[in-house]
Amino acid sequence: MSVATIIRHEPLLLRHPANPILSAKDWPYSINSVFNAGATLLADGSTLLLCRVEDRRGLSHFCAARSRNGVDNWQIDKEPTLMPSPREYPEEIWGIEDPRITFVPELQQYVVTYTSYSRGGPGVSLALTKDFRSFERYGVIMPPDDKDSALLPRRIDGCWALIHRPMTPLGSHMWISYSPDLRYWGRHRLMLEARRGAWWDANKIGLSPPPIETSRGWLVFYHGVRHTPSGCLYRLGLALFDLENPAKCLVGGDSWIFGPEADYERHGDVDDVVFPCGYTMDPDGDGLNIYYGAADCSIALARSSVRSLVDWLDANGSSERRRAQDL
Ligand code: BMA
Repeated sequence: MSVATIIRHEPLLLRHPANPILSAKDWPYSINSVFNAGATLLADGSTLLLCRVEDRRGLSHFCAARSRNGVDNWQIDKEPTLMPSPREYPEEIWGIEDPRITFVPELQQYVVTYTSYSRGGPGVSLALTKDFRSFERYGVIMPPDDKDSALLPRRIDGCWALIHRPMTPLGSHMWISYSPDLRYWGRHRLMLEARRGAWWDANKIGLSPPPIETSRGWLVFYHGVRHTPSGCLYRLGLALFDLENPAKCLVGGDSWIFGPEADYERHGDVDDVVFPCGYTMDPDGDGLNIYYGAADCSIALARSSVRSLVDWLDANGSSERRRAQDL
């Protein structure tokens, strides 16, 4: 193979030197671990992370951390911000996990979708908030087994759109569903299939942070889960979807763009996991802070840019993403 034909892998996501930026030792109360945080910018330009905190019973709740620069000096709520409420919401009996945040201009509220861990398995729940202090819960919107969900920030053809990941014995694929009111969901469509065989994203994929709206389409990070004899490997892939028909994949990458390499990603409560649930965008509309859970133990930050991600898809993506599974 000549040098010219060797494919080089330029890093698209750059780890911040301060990583991991948040871990259990930073917490104002006793916890086991903190990881998989939703992220958003607040009206004053500061960053809010809604962190998944696992307590020392193994059950998760959410705790908000705020920072002016999104990197350090986090002001962490002194007590849990959102606890499971199994009395009113029995589906939260075993905790709430992996929040994704979407600011919805039409509602002037943040919509948080998250995994509620019920006796019947993990489902998708939804809550609204204006300030991350009080929340209006809508309860379960997708029954078990389903997780890895996020709302698009605007209606498509008059309806709200939710990406989520139901699990079936035939594989775990990404679906999109529509609702007139955020409560009743229908028009379910398969959005992106997990591949089969030896692929890095075979059998089980799921949405990572909420999609990023670009002039070229919805830019979507998704995770692929590879089962190996020594456990699962969680890595990140990239695809673009049609702006007005987000069930339609325009182009998708074949290789992963980010995977566990640093020590804090390779070793933790669950080894070899990078799991982003949120991002914030710079005022230039291009730079991205991507917040990810590392090895189910800490929160880490990677920098990227919309332009470099779209350029990478243009150079490396395939428009036959769905057919690729048959290769
Ligand atoms: C997934 C989710 C994540 C977790 C990951 C690795 O199924 O439950 O919350 O980070 O597994 O354990």
